[in-house]
Amino acid sequence: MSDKQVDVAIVGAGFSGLYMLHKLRQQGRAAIVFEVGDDVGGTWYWNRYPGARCDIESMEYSYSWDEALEQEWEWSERYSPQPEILDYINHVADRFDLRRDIRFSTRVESCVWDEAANRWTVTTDSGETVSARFVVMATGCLSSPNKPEFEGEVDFEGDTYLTGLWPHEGVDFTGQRVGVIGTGSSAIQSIPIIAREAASLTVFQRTPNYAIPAHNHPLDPDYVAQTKAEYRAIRDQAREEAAGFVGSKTEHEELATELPAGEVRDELEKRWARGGLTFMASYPDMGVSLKANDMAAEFIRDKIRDRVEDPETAELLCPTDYPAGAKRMCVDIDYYETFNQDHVDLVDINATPIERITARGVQTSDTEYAFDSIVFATGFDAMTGTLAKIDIRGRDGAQLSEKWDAGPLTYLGLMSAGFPNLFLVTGPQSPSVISNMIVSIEQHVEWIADCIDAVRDGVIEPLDQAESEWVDHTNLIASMTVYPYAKSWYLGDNIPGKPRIFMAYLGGVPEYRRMCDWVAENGYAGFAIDGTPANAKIDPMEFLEVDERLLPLIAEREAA
Ligand code: N01
Repeated sequence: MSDKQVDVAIVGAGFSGLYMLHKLRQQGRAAIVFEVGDDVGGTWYWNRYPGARCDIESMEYSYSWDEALEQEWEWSERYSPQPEILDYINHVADRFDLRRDIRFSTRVESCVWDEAANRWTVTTDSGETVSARFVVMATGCLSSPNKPEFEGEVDFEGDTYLTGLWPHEGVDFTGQRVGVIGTGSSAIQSIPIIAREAASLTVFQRTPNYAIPAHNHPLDPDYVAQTKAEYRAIRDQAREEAAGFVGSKTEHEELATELPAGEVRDELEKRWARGGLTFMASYPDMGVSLKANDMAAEFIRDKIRDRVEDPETAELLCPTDYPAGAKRMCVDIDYYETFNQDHVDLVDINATPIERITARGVQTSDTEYAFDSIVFATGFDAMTGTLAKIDIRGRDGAQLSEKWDAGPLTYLGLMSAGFPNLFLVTGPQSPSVISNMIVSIEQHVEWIADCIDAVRDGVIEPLDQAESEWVDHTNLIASMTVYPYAKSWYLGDNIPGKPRIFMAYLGGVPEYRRMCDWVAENGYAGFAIDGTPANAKIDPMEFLEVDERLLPLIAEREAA
């Protein structure tokens, strides 16, 4: 017998879990949240590295479901720093009295479907068990830090840090010799700040990234007042744009490949001056044609060459072997300029690989670098890593991580066949990491809450066929883009042995929302409720407007 019975068990107390709890409470459901951390915040609780901040603009990177909350909260900068986002999440938890249903410092070890009772048994690391009709995995997409093993690590006599598990008390690097391994978003944000304190900073780079300047600034009170006055329309607009934030919809009708190069450059210049992630949403072929993409890539490389004084370092910092945006685009504040400082060095570990960590520091094939501290900015086991750590067993004792051995299998990124009444918030094969996470989280939470309301005491699960068709559709859409031309965590490339499959849905946030709504409106098409399959079946292509002009560009790209 379980210690406690609830309607819904939620795993994770970040943006997803908190809204899920609030939403379920509004429906009068008994819910409990389990959270490993000792407080709320998810990503923003763990990622406290220097310089951590959001790269979706603050006014859009916030909940939209409570107008009073929206009006009362004051964001101070264009891109919020991590402490401010964490304050906001804490404010939400207090304002809506959420903590009383959250079990902190508690790791869920297993979720086992009880076939006879049609309920999940959730077991935590304290040995407590909870019986829940539904489970919602609000575990985040980037919540399992990736810490590659380096030989000799135990010998290192200095301190080591992982960006995704940063000490709460902060780290003072003043006067230290610091090594940073990795050059993704976390490194690009932290390197300029660490360089301000450190006596010397050495950055070990395996793959250079494309970064667009943030042009961060304090928010002008008039802009804030105007945004708040128009918040409903702005939220609606964000939901209707490709990646769930304003400016992510392709602005121009014309194809870059059909325009004079000078005109494309002028447009990119305008976007560079604006800063941030809207840079790539210029022309419809940027994400599809390698030729169009290379115009943006070369533009960014030229900017890097302008910003970095030493030509050799500049070339090393220029990505050349994958399309712009195919790895997650970074947004920087003085990243490239940091390498103009005499005490900052860049080491290309393709030319001189890291052989081992030594007592003094890092040994590459030609040099031993001595450090007081080493920072691993080595990313995450994205999308599936955290789910794989929980022993999730569905029908007939089948384990989710075994089912996903060759890559995640979901229907709409919301559920996986054979795992009834278990929902994923921003799961694999949904827009998730390709979008403004808050917009996608809200969409999923609201869909899941409505679904639970419809199913009530019953059981819902996806049909095998609907799932495999959705996975095929997701793969097809990804294959139309340039994303597979880079080695990235989107495809699991950063984790040795992880199957290569594109893990997010690229058909667009508004189109995806319409599909999910259609599915619900049509008796949960593609699902079975209490063993009865819905009559309707979705054809996702009917929801997408395929630009016919892009098809020959894709064919040309594939042929090359
Ligand atoms: O992780 P990453 P991240 N030896 O995977 C390198 C979100 N985020 O934490 O590219 C040497 O991007 C690896 O090299 P390579 C955002 O979605 C958002 O920086 O695999 N190097 C890479 O350089 C982002 O994309 C925000 O060749 C190794 C780096 O480590 C995602 O989180 C801020 C290595 C890892 O980069 C992940 O970003 C921060 C090895 N064995 C993060 N293994 C904002 O909102 C890995 N690397 C702003």
